[in-house]
Amino acid sequence: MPSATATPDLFAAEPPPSPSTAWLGPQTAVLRGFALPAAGLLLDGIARIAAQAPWRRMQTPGGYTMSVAVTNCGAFGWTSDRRGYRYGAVDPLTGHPWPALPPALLQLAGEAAAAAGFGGFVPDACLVNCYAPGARLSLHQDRDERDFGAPIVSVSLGMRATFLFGGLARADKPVPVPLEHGDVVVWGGVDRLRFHGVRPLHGAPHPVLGERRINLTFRRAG
Ligand code: MD6
Ligand code: FE
Repeated sequence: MPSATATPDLFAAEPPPSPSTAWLGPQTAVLRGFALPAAGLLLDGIARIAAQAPWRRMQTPGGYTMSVAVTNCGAFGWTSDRRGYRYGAVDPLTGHPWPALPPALLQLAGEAAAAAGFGGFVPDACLVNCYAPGARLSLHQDRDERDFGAPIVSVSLGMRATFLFGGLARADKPVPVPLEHGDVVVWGGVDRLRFHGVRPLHGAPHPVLGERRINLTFRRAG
């Protein structure tokens, strides 16, 4: 199953780039290509999630509409509206619980966390973000989760994006990090509350996903 040493896909048109790890902080790893072997399974899972819990663009507490379209799976889902940000067990759009975390997603998240030094990670929430060209995410901290002891695992699919990785203070100048289809970022521990964002999406369409980037972030929220 997906891991840094998985068997190469004999039917791929080109061999995937060899997996490698870059450290952005003491406890922040970029696992290049880590999700490539599982990408097909992940996209199947995402299609099923979006069929049950449709993509939507949420309102921010400040009254803006997010440029990123969002859905969730897992026991808890992240939502934003005029009242604030929160995790909840029910999708406010459908009135139903969020779709369950597909096994392929759960497994990949655990393997990526372990590869970055966080053994035993079992997420209970997965936020799914969809970017069209121009969509961006402004600098923020992920602090709505109850358990900062657990890391966050972030999987990039589709178009390349520039991830901005800052410090623990909003004013710390962020470092731009290009993220490709199949890259996974894992962070936690002393880096868990670092500011980060995503520059407006632009550039070449992805061969499979077209003019989209999908990002999965796995967390321990409840
Ligand atoms: C994104 N990611 O890459 C947005 N948060 O589309 C995040 O906001 C994020 O990548 C926490 C940890 C990793 C992330
Ligand atoms: Fe975030």
